[in-house]
Amino acid sequence: MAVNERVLDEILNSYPAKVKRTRKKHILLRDSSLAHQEIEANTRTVPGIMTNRGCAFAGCKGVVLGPLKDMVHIVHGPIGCAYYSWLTRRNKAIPKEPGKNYLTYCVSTDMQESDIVFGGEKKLARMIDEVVEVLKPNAITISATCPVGLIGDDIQAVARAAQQKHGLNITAYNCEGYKGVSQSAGHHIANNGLMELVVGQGDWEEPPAKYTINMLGEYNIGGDSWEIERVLNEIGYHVQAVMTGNGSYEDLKNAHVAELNLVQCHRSINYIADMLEKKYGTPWLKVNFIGIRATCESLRNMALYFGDEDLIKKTEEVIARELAETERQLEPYQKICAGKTTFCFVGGSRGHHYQGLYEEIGIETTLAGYEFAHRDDYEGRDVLPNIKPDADSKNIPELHVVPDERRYRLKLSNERTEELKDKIPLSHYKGMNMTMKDGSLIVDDMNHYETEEFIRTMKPDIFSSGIKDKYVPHKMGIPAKQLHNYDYSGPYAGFKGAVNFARDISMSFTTPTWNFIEPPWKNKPLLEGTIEKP
Ligand code: CFM
Ligand code: HCA
Repeated sequence: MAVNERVLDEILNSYPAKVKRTRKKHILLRDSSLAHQEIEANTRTVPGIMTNRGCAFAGCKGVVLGPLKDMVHIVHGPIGCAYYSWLTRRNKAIPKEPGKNYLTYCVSTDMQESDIVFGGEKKLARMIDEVVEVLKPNAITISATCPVGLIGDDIQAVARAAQQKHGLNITAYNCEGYKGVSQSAGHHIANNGLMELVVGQGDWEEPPAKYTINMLGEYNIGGDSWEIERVLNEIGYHVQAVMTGNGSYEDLKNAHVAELNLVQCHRSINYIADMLEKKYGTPWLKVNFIGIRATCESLRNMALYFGDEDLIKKTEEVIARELAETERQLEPYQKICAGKTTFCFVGGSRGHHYQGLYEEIGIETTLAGYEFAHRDDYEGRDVLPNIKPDADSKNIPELHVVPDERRYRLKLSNERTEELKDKIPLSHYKGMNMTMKDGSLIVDDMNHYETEEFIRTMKPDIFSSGIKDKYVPHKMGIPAKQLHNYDYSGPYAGFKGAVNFARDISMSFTTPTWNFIEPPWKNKPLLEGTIEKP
């Protein structure tokens, strides 16, 4: 059943009046006849509500810093935060130099009660010494968890002293979990630190090859960036740095020489894209390598940006060859998936990116949303003249970007940008609100109550989200696909990824498991408990 305003109202009526008013602002029914639909986003979750959101530490250490493989990421705090952010995201890496992949280690100061009472700075300094001696990484990061901010350990001072002592790039991030309203604050903190202390530290003045690019906001979940790079390399691009999937300190410090920055996940990395543009004059292009059409369009836009005839020709050749292979492989899965519906609720960009891929295998997204995206992710980047200041940026100072002397490429880039302004939307993209069908539902920071109610009402054939809510639909007899870590599978990006995705989604429908699960409402009353007869 489709949700209309009346049904929505009934669902929200279970909330106290004030909560209902708040939540209503975070939910909208798509209506393209309206010129502009506004949604509230990036504000504090109502206390007591079961949200899927993470914290600033998750966004900083877990998302942005964590995948950098030749660095050791020390978690300063009690052990839980380190343990639960230990590779659960499935950001894959293989070392470039032998032995220089530290992602398989869980490195933490494991603070105890006495450290909380007497301070943990000395313990942290000792840990850095030990890491340098035993693991010999190329660089070290230190991420603070909540108690560190509360007791006031000065991790910046510890990092500076250790950097002097060891002559190694050692940086500290005050990403205590309670900062901001979600993991988004942590992205910002990590981006600021990397931009100020890592990117541009290398001494390269020129790109090492023709068509040198960086890929920003790609985290190699389930091997995604390997599949994207396979295609990019075949066309003739040189990927200098991926930020940060399978990334490294060594690649990142010379990321300033790239001629173009691709932005895959705008939400987590737009800060760096903007800062690189200001500091080094490198333009950025929004791309999306999830889904076949999106991949082709992104590749074509890139070729158009460089404007070289041979590159454009090669791009078309590779696309034609990949399409021939992919379309053949997709066919049996499209038959299984045709006509089905899904929910697509993920963190900050996949709720949008995965809709195209679902559509390509015949599945319509009837509800989508983000855990922590900002309004520009919903409403598009350059349609927001009156946007309120970000809840995050109120807490975190913007990095003061000093233009770098190496703006030697600025002239070239800007000329191309001006020329291509109308052909490819550099530094622009469409938000979720502009792309979903009329009558579909857009829900920001959807919680567990709403998840159950919307499933019950709209009965999607498959639900896609993360580990925190995966088992709710399972118990209702509906398959669920994790779009965060891909449930042990992947890659899902690019051409081969699309086939893997179609195969996995088809398996969710064809598995006999569902014959053994009886959704509770089929044979039990919906009210909990039984009423005794007098
Ligand atoms: Fe970007 Fe991501 Fe996402 Fe994200 Fe995340 Fe992630 Fe995600 Mo989980 S960086 S916003 S903070 S695409 S970890 S790889 S899957 S919530 S939609
Ligand atoms: C995070 C990481 C996460 C969690 C996924 C999930 C990821 O938010 O800290 O809830 O299933 O992708 O690993 O988003």
